[in-house]
Amino acid sequence: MARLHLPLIPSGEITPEPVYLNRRRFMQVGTAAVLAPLLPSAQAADPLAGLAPLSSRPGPFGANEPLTDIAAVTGYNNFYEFGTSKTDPAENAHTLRPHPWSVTVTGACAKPANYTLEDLLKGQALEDRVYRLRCVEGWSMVIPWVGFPLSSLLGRFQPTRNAKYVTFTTLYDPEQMPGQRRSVLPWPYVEGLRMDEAMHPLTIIAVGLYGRVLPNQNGAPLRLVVPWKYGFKSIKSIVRISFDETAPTTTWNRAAPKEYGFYANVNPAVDHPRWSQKRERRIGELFRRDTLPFNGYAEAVASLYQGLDLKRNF
Ligand SMILES: Nc1nc2c(c(=O)[nH]1)N[C@H]1C(S)=C(S)[C@@H](COP(=O)(O)O)O[C@H]1N2
Ligand SMILES: [Mo]
Repeated sequence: MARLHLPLIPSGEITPEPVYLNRRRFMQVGTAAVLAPLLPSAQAADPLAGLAPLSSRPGPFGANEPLTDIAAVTGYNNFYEFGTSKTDPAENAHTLRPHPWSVTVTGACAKPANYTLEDLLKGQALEDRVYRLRCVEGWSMVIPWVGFPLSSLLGRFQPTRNAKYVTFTTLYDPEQMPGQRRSVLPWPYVEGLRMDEAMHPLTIIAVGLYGRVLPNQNGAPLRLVVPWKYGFKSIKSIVRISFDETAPTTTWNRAAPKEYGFYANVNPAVDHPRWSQKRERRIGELFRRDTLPFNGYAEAVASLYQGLDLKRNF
């Protein structure tokens, strides 16, 4: 069974072989050449250099599509804690210190405590989860995450019947996250899910991608991935998990309530007030493609929203 040893391995000790083997497991589209001029040169070299390899087993729900190039997955990011341009996170996130790390668990559960990352990962079997990620801005990627179901983590805290929602909070530390010195968003970044969304088997905590520990710019050391929702729900670098009776006010909802709702289910039939959501650009492809309801995961998740007006609950 896969055991995650957080990159307690200094980069110098990692042999090149696992890199090669890990890369070979994946089919990539050749977007490196297209994106290279846009990306910091260190990214073009080996964006995963120095990140420990993870052993994982194939998981369910794999999107059977070409993967987005590593250079784009790690070099074209939204992580406003490190700046608002797409290349800022790759350039600036080296100031984040993902180890040691701990997560405070609070609210309606039997086991609230401060857990170290090692505690949280103990006994978790890591899985490969190839998921589409659709950003609300109109682009998408296909990313080979390494992680485990969020349900298997939350279950350990024994949520009580009052736990109707789960709230996640990103680290607040302007010294490590220089973007937080500017008030482009209300910090810290907060996201939430309804309990049934959180416990759905598609919802994962990711600790790696492309067979390696998560790069800082992708939300090290642990982040949420909810593939049927717009990318902003997939909160990065989590330090707090809270079980709540009511829905939290989430960061983007607070910043622009008319534009970003709590649900944020990918929905081509509901336009963003300033642009259409009908189509998307898959990073690395020339022509735009149709956006699918629930980002293509309707079969797995549509039933969660039966009876809910998705135009009002956007
Ligand atoms: N803490 C935090 N989490 C965040 C964001 C952010 O700015 N801060 N951006 C979100 C958005 S808009 C997207 S599209 C995804 C991007 O994830 P990726 O860079 O790993 O592809 O992260 C989401 N999680
Ligand atoms: Mo996004």
